[in-house]
Amino acid sequence: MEKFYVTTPIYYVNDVPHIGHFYTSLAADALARYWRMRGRDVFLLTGTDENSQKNVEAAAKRGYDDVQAYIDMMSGRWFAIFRDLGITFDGFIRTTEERHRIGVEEFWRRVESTGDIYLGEYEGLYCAGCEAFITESDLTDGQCPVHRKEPQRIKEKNYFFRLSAYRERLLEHIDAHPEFIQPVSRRNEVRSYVERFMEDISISRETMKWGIPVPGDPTQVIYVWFDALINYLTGIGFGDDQERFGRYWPADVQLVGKDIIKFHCALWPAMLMSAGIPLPKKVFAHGFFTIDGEKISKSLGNAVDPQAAAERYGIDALRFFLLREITFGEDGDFSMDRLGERYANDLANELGNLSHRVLSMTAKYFAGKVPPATDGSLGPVWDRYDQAMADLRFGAALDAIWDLLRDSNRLIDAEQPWKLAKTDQERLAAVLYTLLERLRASAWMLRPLLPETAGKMRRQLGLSEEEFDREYEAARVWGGIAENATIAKSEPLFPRRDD
Ligand code: ME8
Repeated sequence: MEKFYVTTPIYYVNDVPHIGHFYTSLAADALARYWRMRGRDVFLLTGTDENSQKNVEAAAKRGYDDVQAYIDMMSGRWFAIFRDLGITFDGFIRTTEERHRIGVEEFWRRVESTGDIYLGEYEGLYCAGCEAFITESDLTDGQCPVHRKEPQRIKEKNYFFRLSAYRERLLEHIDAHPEFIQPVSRRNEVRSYVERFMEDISISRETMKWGIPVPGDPTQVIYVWFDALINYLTGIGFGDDQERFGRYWPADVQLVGKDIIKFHCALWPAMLMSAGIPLPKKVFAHGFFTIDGEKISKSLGNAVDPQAAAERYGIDALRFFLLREITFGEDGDFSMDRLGERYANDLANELGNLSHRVLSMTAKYFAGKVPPATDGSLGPVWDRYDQAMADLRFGAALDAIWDLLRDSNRLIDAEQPWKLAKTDQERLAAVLYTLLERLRASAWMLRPLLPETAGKMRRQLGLSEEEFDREYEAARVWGGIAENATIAKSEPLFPRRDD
């Protein structure tokens, strides 16, 4: 069986997830559900990045003496929140776990044995917010432009990774594999960074106490990014379950936000090259979104809680909004008002209404039974949808489905089944069969995107649970809705709201 391995970043636990974190995980979930539906052996990995100074500071701020206790509590919350929001992760890796430490030590030794780790002296600036060494030229008014904080000045003995030794190989890889870094605009950004700036980097810290000790030198801990990136390997067994590791690696898609692209497209592949491990097939960096036009920030207090948004409109409406409104790969804006508009128009009106009309007419004119099958075709919609899903164009996948829904609404208006009921029974049956069959196809295609809605549609169409266990290729064929099957009473998919 072909596999599909998809990852999200592992998140810092200095706070609870906001809508931006949910966004990346949602995209990973949609992909995972899609490839499961197509019969692949899927593994979706997510988790928490725990060996960070940020977490230590957050623990102190909240009055925890025991950093691990704070991190355990917070990681548990991230796990539960993602699970409750319907993210179907297969693995959840925490970087303070023993299995992770074992894999990191193994990885370090491999890189060391190739001669790519050397002892040096680091003198310069460190931004704890970025968890990165930065240069004077990165600063605005002496501050990190992202975190608006003065960086720490550091002078310490550190282990360095010979990153610059991989410049040529990495450029060759980027050029030979256009699919490696997506979207294209990001590839160009990374390419010029690798060509012009990629220098050796310090991969240990002498003054930090929290983290994984350097193998053979307990006076140093491993730099948090070097440790964190390895989660993509340890999360599937590197270091403790070679069989499982071999089954899933290399990753098919690694999803990240554009803020962490250099770590994923320069440092990470070079680390893998050094350790003699194949590179992931694709790293996809999506854009960042603002909230009502403002950057998501603690000081503005505008971070949207994904659970609150889901409670208000339902998880599927939130999924729809994020996947449809913001083009995957580009920057966008999140607004509750826009979410409300999408709910009323695309979901309640175009999808909900169509489903309700079709089911009620079937109840009225055919006593709730699917009329005799008629020939037909779904046209290119399913191909369009598959292509969009394979390219991570979630908005385009939804568009393909919505074109079918809108066309179905038009078909009702044009055919006027209430008139056909008096004049042409045969035509009425053909029209309704076509509409029911299109709803079945829509339910299928919606499964990875709006899973709850897809399930409701399946039940309303009188299709058993086994329907969704069918072979994907067979489900794509016209005529899957069984003639004479009993459809259920129509319940609104997206009840009208007063706001
Ligand atoms: O960077 N819009 O973790 P993190 C879209 N631990 N996505 C957003 C977003 C926004 N406004 N804000 C955050 C780290 N994200 C490291 C990663 S991986 C080995 C280590 C999402 O908790 C986006 O995916 O700061 C971004 O890359 C990620 O959250 C950063 O999460």
